[in-house]
Amino acid sequence: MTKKQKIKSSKPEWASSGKGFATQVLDGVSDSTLKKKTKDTNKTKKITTDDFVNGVIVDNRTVLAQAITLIESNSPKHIEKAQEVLGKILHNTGKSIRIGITGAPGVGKSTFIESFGTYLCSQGHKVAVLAIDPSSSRSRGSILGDKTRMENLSRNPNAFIRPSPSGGTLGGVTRKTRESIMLCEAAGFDIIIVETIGVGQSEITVRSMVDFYLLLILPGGGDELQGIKKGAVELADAIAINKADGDNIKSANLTKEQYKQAVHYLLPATEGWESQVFTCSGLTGLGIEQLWNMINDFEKKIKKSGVFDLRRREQTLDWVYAMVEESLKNRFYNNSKVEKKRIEIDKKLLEGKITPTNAVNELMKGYFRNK
Ligand SMILES: Nc1nc2c(ncn2[C@@H]2O[C@H](COP(=O)(O)OP(=O)(O)O)[C@@H](O)[C@H]2O)c(=O)[nH]1
Ligand SMILES: [Mg+2]
Repeated sequence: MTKKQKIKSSKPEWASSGKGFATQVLDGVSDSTLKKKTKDTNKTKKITTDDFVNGVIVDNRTVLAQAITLIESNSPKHIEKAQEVLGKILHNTGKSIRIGITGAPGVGKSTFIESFGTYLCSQGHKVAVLAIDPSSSRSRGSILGDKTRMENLSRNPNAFIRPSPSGGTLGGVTRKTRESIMLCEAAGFDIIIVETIGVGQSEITVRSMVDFYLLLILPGGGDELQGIKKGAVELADAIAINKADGDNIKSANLTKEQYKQAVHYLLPATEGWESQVFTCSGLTGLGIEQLWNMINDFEKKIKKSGVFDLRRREQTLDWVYAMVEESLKNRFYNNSKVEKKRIEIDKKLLEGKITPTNAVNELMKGYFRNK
């Protein structure tokens, strides 16, 4: 396989044809099976579990991207293999700082991550950017779909950018993102950034998988403050008023003061850490270094108090039991006896012949009887 083919095969579809794209870093490929199969559309089937594990651990970007594709697959065969891979890299995971970045569409997340990520790489870090986009199944990757943003970062050999898996439930996207985090950590990325738009459930989802959570907002008056959901602010370890440049500087500072007052009345998002409010600009780089210092300070403080490890443990347990719940729910609704019984019970319910509680009892009986 030529170098040109390798680069082409590993580039996400949203990246334009720029030279020097980071995913061309392919040092460490030694397995001839991998080399041979790259052009095969069923390539993930043919790469062995050990190929995946060894490739990920030496940070072979092609293998890392393929491993993420494997964990994104919904086919039972792929899921089984993906779990084998994850099982083998488990002891290499967990050593990064995981940062969640949320904000409304257009607030400047991508531009900010481009600047922040580039800064972190210049400081010798390895940065992976993953996205959760609950709308991607409808609008085809709206978070990272725009070609113009993160162009520089995507060319940086110390960065890895992966758009949101498309389609599926939020639960499915969550599993895929969390497992992608594990793969990136095993590949030696010490900073993981998870980007999402701040709509509905996705903020809570991101909070449940990161250590530090940043909310980006726009400069604006008091009305703006009302417009942001209180819940979103309560989750944040830091609130950044973005686009604090040019004519916006004054109003950004004003918004900062308003939010500083507002967060005083809220419970801290992380025990022992007072949520910070600052101004920033993805365009000028304002606030980037300050944010990194803040995150270091945060990490030091909450690692010392034990809150860091406690949260990680809770996140893992919550994740597992959320998956248990989802799995039980699917089994219940996909059970053929339950499906039949529901027609009868729904009818009785609507005719007022059975109480809701008894309807539940009947359905449960129907489900467990044929276990
Ligand atoms: N003035 C200014 N404009 C910005 C800044 N960051 C992003 N923008 C602009 O805001 C728009 C949306 O930016 P983007 O990064 O795609 O936002 P996202 O939807 O949150 O990812 C683009 O037109 C950017 O050029 C900034 O720091 N300052
Ligand atoms: Mg964006």
